[in-house]
Amino acid sequence: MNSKMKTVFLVLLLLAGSCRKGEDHTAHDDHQHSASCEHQPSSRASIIAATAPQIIRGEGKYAGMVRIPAGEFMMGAPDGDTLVRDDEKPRHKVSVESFWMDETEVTNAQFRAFVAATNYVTTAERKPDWEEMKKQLPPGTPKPPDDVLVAGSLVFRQPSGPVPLNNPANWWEWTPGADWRHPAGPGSSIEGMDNFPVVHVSWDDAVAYAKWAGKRLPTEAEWEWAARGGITDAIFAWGNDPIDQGAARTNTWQGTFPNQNTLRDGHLLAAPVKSFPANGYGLYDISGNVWEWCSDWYRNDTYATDNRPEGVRNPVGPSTSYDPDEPGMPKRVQRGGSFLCHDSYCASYRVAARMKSSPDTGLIHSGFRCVK
Ligand SMILES: [Ca+2]
Ligand SMILES: [Ca+2]
Ligand SMILES: [Cu+2]
Repeated sequence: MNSKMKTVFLVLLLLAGSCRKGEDHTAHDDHQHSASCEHQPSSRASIIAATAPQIIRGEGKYAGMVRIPAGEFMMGAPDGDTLVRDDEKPRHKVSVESFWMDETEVTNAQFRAFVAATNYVTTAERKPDWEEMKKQLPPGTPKPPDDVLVAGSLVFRQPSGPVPLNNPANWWEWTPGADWRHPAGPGSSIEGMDNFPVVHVSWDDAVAYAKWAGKRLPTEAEWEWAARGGITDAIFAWGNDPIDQGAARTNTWQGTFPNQNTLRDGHLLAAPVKSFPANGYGLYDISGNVWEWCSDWYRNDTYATDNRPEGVRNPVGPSTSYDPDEPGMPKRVQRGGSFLCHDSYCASYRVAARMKSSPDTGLIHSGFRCVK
């Protein structure tokens, strides 16, 4: 320490000392006191309350929802996020209005009430229409056999040993009879799972539920702003601490994907909602557990289009969909990752991570939550 720094250090020490003295200060040091001390918080409670965004829980027709404040943020992956994918760039300025958001993913009990009231039949429960499907596939794709073109959904099958990660068919199986009431296929049930997130939900199913409930799906921008929970520029909903540091923060995949799961978080598949701490706005499982549909069409270049110096207000996404991985297949956005996400594979529990699926696709980890 040089002598100038020593002086500065001493002055700081004296100032700190004078603050602690409290009442016995003289008229002489009053001025100094007001300049240096009255901005000192008087209780740790006030510091904590000011640091954490306040959670505002709804009542009446907003019961089960939390208030997400209006605000401006940088949407997309921050520099230095090593797991970033191209469609999360560039970071760009976005502002959103305030809205209410379901504090949890929609549960089996909530979805059952919707089906009971409307007799709604989900996509997974309907025989796929080949004429419709073929429009999304490359021309000349042969028609699958009749025993495959039946009502069903995609179920995760844990392989017994390591498999190449470049082919999802190594752990996904088309399963006739799999749907929201039979998550693992015929013979499985949701008995006793009222507070688990509903799964095998297509985008069409999610929109139908939201309409019935007097709500809507969040835009992708609303979802990301809400997921950030009041923390600026962080990689995760809880900040920047690595996912495997400390107690389990959310339901993801631990071990070696997809063949070995250490169950450190206690769940191989979906967990009951609210099993892990909420983010700063009071949203549970906003990362992990099950994927959450957004209202937007997916385009890989959405952020390039929205990247303007003045920012964009309440973006609702592009008017058409484009995924270079599967041109011709229109897709909607999904966010938040699921119990199948691992940092070796997709790390989609990062708040900036984007996923896309055709609106008629539901899988054993596809769910949603609503806003209004
Ligand atoms: Ca897990
Ligand atoms: Ca989730
Ligand atoms: Cu994933």
